[in-house]
Amino acid sequence: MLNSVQVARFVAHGFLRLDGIVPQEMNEEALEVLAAGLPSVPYGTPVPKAFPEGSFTRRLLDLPAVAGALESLVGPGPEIDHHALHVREPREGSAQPLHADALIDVRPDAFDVQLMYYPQEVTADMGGTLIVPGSHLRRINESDTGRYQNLLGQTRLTCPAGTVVLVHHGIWHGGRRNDSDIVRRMYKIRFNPTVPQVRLWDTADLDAPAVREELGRYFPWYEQATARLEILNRVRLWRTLTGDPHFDIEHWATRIDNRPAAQRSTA
Ligand SMILES: O=C(O)CCC(=O)C(=O)O
Repeated sequence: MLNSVQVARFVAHGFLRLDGIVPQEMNEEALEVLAAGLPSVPYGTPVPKAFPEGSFTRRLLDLPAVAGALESLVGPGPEIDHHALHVREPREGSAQPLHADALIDVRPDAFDVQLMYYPQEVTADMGGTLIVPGSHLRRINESDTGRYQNLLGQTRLTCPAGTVVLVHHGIWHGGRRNDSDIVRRMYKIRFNPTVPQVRLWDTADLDAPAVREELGRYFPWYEQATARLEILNRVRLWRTLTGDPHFDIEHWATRIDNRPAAQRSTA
């Protein structure tokens, strides 16, 4: 399971990288499985029904590091929203516009997690997935961010084979242009939680100072004032995730919550 510092880091960054955690023999098998075509999975199918025991995807999800991280974020018994293979063709000549998947999603008290699995090494010229850290809580509508070409602090995923990245559904991302001679494949699965996402991880370190440090992190592309709204968004999410309605950073949320209820003395 993840610890509180890791979950706080996910809440601040919007993603979690697990580099090279899938064994090489599974990575090789994955290329064959993906080439053969993925089974169709209707929206809302529970994991055991979508991916029967022994299937490639089930074994991927059962890897301890993957299973622990997923359960820490979406809880037990998630359902499959959809899954898909994303291919960036060699020398394709253009990049995918920066986007978040699906519609504006303003849920304050739940989030979906998307798993991105890279069975091959991804080098810089293969057009790694661009991710904008800390963008996931700034609600946008799908590809309306497509006109932004580069943002300060963006990351472009280069990684060893067998890397899994878990992302919050709102993260701004896009496949970069593949300038290599190699086809780049990424397998993505979206999970919908079926339980309240409250204290699902190992909370032994909940009060560690590093939790606040993670939640208070600024990213270089943020505007000076609007950055505070991102901290506020994280405080709200952290309150939900921990079940602690009083958690705060710099009193940003407490100020806004203040509705004085004390009666004036008439004496
Ligand atoms: O190809 C990639 O690296 C990212 C593609 C993706 O996530 C998408 O199309 O939503």
